[in-house]
Amino acid sequence: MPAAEFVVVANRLPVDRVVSGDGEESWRRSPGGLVAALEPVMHDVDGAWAGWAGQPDLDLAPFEIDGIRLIPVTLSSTDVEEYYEGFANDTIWPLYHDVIAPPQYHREWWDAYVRVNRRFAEAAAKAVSDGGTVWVHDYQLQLVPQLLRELRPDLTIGYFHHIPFPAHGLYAQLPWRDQVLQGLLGADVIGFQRAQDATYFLTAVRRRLKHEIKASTVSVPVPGGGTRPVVARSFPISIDTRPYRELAARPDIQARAAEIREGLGNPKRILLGVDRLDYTKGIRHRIKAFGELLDQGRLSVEDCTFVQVASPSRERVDAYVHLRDEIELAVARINGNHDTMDHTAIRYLHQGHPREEMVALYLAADVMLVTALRDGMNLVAKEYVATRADNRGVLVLSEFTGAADELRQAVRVNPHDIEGLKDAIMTAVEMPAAEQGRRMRALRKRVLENDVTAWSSAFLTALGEVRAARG
Ligand code: GDG
Repeated sequence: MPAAEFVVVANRLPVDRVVSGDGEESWRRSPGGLVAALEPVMHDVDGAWAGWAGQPDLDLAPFEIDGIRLIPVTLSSTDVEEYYEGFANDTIWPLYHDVIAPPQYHREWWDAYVRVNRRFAEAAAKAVSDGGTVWVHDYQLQLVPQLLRELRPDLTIGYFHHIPFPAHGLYAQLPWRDQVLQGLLGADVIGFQRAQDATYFLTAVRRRLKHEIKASTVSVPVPGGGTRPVVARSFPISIDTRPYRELAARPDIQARAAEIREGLGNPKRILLGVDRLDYTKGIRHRIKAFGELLDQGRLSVEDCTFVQVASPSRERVDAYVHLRDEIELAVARINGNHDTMDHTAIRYLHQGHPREEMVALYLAADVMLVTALRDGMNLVAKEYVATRADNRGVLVLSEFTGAADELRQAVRVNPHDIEGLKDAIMTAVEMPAAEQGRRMRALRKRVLENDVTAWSSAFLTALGEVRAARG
């Protein structure tokens, strides 16, 4: 494959392998917002995407799908266990989400993380043309910027961090804290979801590495003397609103929303949660608060049904296995205590659903509950808002999400405060239509104006400025 001017590096390729009934294999583009955001850029500038195809021990040659050149990076089953499920999802993920679950520190996981990051860096170095640009994504690949710069000093390198960056007191736990900071500082621009994340990162850099920092620019010493500027600031990610708006306007999807309501026994209010089954999402807290409202008679199952979609996630990591047990026990208890023959308290779905069904659920939901204990951004909050063309519906939003910085007109909650969460749910359930409209209009304005294309252009503009300054 010829070298590309612009290469995206992410843990996953933007495609899923599909095996048909007769055993035939093919690839389907995954519907993620990142692909949608980057697609125009990839086509304009001759781009490629390096990442893992999602299955261990699969050795694939580069291929092309819908005009996007894909460069598969092979992971063995040991790599998946140690680099992906281990260091990325059982060390970095819990540490960066404020140790909601205890991070595991294992030296062999770290070794695998270094080894696999090097493989990604080598794949990118091979794919990109002279003086080209590479955009690295997320916490699985924090060492790639530096490894890549060592291989290819001619490149412009961006890195975007999709999850929170923790306060220094927590970050300092990481046995490899200096190496990770150095890895990230290989980039020219490091993007975070919130201003707070960028501040925490800069604090860690100042305290650990003692580099000089002015506003959001770090002066990173270079071998042989002098320094290189690295910009670290926030670029809040968003969604591609168009498919959500279009699906929400489709009569068959609106009919499906009505059917969902009917199927739940026509409650006055439908509450909805949509999350990967993850301990960061505050699903347990939400269920507890809802259960107490039923116990106290502030809500009844005739009036209210809570639908929780918990899509299966990281099912081989212990903390996720325990979380599933806890949630399912809590749901079964509440339903056992409150269900009637005609009404259920919580309709719990441990399943993934097609996007059409998700939009029908968003349309059916009078109240959307986003109660994450920590979340980089939370796209579900933005998706819900994008579908509410009639300006009805209430978003209950945790202040510990990146989205809370932007979606100011949501009903804000601290999900750790169960009484506060219960009051917020009641406020949302009882909110008059006029106030729903006032808030939703403002939320929609924000989401529709700052979509994912605005996000990627802001990031790439910042990267372009660094490149221009370098000459
Ligand atoms: C990370 C950060 C940050 C979920 N279940 C189904 C389904 N989904 C879709 C949602 C949404 C996406 O998955 C989840 O995005 P979130 O932002 O809510 O959360 P994470 O997966 O944790 O994402 C997060 C994000 O990266 C982007 O930077 O916002 O903070 O943690 O789009 O709709 N989609 C379908 N069926 C499901 O069952 N079709």
